[in-house]
Amino acid sequence: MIDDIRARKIINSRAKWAIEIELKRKGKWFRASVPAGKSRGKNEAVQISAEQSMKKFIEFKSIIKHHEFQNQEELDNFLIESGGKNKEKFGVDLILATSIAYFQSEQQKAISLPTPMLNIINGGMHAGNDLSIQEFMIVPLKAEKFSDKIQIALDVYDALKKILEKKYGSSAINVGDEGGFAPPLKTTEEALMLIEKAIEEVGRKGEVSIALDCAASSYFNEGEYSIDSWKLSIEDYIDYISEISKKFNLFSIEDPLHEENFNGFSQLLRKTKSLIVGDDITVTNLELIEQAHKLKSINALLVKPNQIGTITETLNAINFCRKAGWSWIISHRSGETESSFIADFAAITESPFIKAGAPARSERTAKYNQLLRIEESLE
Ligand code: 2PG
Ligand code: MG
Repeated sequence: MIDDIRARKIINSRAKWAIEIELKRKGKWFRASVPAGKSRGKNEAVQISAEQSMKKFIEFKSIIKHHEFQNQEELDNFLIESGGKNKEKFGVDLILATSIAYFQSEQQKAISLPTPMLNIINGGMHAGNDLSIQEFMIVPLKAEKFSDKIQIALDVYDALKKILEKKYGSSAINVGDEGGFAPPLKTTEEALMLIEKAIEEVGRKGEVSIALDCAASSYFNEGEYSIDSWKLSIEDYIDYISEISKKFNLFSIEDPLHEENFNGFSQLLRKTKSLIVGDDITVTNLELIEQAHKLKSINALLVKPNQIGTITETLNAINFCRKAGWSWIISHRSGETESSFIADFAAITESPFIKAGAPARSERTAKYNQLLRIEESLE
């Protein structure tokens, strides 16, 4: 039984309003808020403004308050039926926050800790510099403990900060939307070389891998990729990405091509050893995930609850990965709240990876800090 539900507007990390829901069940209140993306996939669930959501909340509350649900699936199916497949009727924020708050009201157990993928150089739509690629991440793969992985990330972040400051001056250590540096670099390779240097300087060569989120839809236009002041045809661009994947031994490459190009993804996947991760191309949506599987476009999935809108649908995407033998990454959005829900969710679902930005800025560290607490509780 949902005893009561309330909604309010809170501020997100981009100085925009976000939605927070509080849901009362079994005499207790459970709170959940939802993030917002900037490089959004075209097929993501429908997001409406927080103002519109608050207006729609009156009707939303009337259908959900005092309603009885047997379990998460029953609630989520009800939310999908009443809110629409793309969550268009109430907007994804009210629906997902309600679904998350319900999930939190059920006793859930953290099982394992994911490896963090930390975004330490920001580009693309997340920064005001000239880098075309959106995220340059480090993946401390070799350390055993989660806290050791974070220690390595802090060391590399700090080393990179010093390298950038020395080479480009103090304005180069300003940060972008996800807390990574947003230096005035011109090319992808320059950014990758600086990260390699930082890893070497802290004596972690071979222990830390590099990963990219290209978010390539943002620099694809009229059949060409505009990257690093070049304009490349699809074929030349695929060659270029497979070359840098080899040169820097990239662990994974997310959205290397624009989101409609399932065949381009497959071509690249055949040419590289890096994991090819689907984000905008699959938007945590089972139908698109199945299509990407059939066409062998990807071999790993980015999982964002707010792309699809309910916990049940998110769990379906994760279960698909398990069955397909794929890896997957639980992900934040670039406009975040201080909620640490995705950290708990990653630990509960035994997810192998989480990406939550740099080890800086509280809306990012909230997730990593929660995982540090979970580590303690599992010991
Ligand atoms: C991404 C995300 C998160 P945004 O592309 O993976 O890093 O960015 O939330 O802006 O879509
Ligand atoms: Mg992405």
